[in-house]
Amino acid sequence: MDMFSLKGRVALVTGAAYGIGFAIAEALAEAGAEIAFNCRSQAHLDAALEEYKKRGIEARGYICDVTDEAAVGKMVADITCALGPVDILVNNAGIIKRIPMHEMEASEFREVVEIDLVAPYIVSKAVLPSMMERRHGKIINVCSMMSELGRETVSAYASAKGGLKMLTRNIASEYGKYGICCNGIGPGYIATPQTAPLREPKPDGSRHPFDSFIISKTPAERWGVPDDLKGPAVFLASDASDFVNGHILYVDGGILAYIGKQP
Ligand code: NAP
Ligand code: GCO
Repeated sequence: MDMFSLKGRVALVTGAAYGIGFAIAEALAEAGAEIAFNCRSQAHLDAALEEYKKRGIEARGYICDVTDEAAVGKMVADITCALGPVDILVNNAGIIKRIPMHEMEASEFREVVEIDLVAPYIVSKAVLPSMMERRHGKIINVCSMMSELGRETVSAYASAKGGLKMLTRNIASEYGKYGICCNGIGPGYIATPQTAPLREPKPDGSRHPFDSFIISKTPAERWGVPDDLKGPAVFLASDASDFVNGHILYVDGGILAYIGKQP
């Protein structure tokens, strides 16, 4: 089982102040990795450091907007000084804006694409040279059901996550010869702050219609939780997946396989 060990490895998980990123960082730490993470808000960073500490994880947190190439370069340099070169990158930081496309400002569309697609390119580019030199590295991009499916109001997000699927495949294609694996994790519908608006009960206490919809579209008949991503993340970050490259591992309780519960 040593093939799943991350002892001696340095992992950077972007946007890991809470939610999916926090769970993935916790899993990589439990497998032995040293953890670095970033976010934009000092309050989120402080709270996250507290939470990591409570769980016995000495994570290093950085205030860094993943769309800022200079700031990302400095963060990666600081991590390299403090912990060593980044062995594992998880491009997790992301946002969504739920706006009908015909009502969406181009600036809003661009903001989503900048964070969800351009930033994974920026951060991957910052860690690749050292991975190439050491002829080893793992890059994991957090994709989505929207890497495969569309729905109303998420045109920017689906465009970005669809692009992230192909960025994953292209990094795999271009850098596999350096012993670098680039794969995606595609979470289904996961209970985090990002999806809270889709789950809040109605004023009369009944289930949010989208909540019932997701239950009916998921064979597991439940929302995912961030911990559901822990095992798949350790697998893709470890030597156990050294011949897995360009793959999007969907962790969706079966949503993509299922037509949906009969009425
Ligand atoms: P979340 O709860 O909204 O957390 C997002 C994290 O990213 C926060 O730590 C946020 O911290 C950080 N972040 C956002 N923009 C950033 C930026 N420009 N620079 C640095 N950090 C930034 O989201 P989540 O639900 O955990 O989702 C995490 C990832 O999984 C996202 O890529 C999302 O698209 C994807 N995903 C989510 C689901 C789901 O159902 N929840 C399913 C599939 C995929 P700050 O605001 O402090 O920066
Ligand atoms: C939405 C949700 C989804 C999830 C996730 C599904 O509004 O449809 O936010 O996009 O976040 O990406 O995999």
